[in-house]
Amino acid sequence: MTNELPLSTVLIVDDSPSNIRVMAAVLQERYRVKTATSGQQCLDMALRHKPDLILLDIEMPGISGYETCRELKDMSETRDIPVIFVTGRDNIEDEEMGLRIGAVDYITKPIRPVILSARVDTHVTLKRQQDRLLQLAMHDQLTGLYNRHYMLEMVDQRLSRARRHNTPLSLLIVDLDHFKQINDTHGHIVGDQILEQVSALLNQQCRTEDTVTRFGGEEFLILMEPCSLNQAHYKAEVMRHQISELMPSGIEVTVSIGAAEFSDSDTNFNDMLKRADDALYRAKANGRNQTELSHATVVV
Ligand code: GH3
Ligand code: MG
Repeated sequence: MTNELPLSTVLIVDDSPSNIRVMAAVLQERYRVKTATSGQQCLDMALRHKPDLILLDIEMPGISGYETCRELKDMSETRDIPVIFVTGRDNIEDEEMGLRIGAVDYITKPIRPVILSARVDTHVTLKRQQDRLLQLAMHDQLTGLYNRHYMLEMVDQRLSRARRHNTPLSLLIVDLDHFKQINDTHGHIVGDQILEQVSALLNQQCRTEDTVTRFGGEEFLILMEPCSLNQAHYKAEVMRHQISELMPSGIEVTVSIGAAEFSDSDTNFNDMLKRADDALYRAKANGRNQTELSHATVVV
């Protein structure tokens, strides 16, 4: 393991403190070790600490290891954490059951340090590689923002949640003005630097709950919740103004913005996107460097 990476976290769950001690002694030099003595505590800690791996006893008072594993696999926040069962039960049926409900591995007690170490190392390495791939797949390389793929993956869930809780949700499309001309005049490398600087500004101006994505070449989508059309308009104008004064790479850059609030008349994300895009088109047609709003038709 290299020193540059932060230590991975392993959560050990066992109702017997002496078992925990044995496993912790094997792992604590190379891992950040957290411990829990019940299924419920495991669920709480998994949500709070997002460990890279969970070692889970099966027989515990209260929620069993099997049930705990099922609950971990049911929650989107904990679904991807690998679980290894560590148990005194050494029959095939139990092992099959453990693997069927989503565990990646199954180790029997008594603990053999070399085996525990090797299995934990393997699954933590796989988890790290998976996280890295996911990170690459969901982000734009140039700007570091989320990409189109990420937006399309998460947006339906966000829209249903907003509808369920009746919270206002708004979308901005931010598009650089005459960017082709800027590229033609100053070159593609300067164009790239401008994209990076504008992205950084958009990201800084948004709250952590907002999702800023590079949706296309010089087009950014910002999903904001809770945020009404009025609030979105205000934020869009602040950002538009700041970009017009940013002078990235010493060049005057402006953006046009289309804004829409998710409404009952939108059946899906594409409907809202289309309305925001139409508003953007009007902002371009009206002379650029401005924000236009889409007012949804009221459904009666
Ligand atoms: P408008 O004001 O109507 O939006 O005009 P525009 O020139 O910005 O729009 P158009 O769609 O005609 O051109 C977009 C340009 O953005 C063309 C493309 O070369 C450039 N572009 C897209 N992605 C990148 C990129 O990653 N880097 C650079 N440097 N340029 C890019
Ligand atoms: Mg453009």
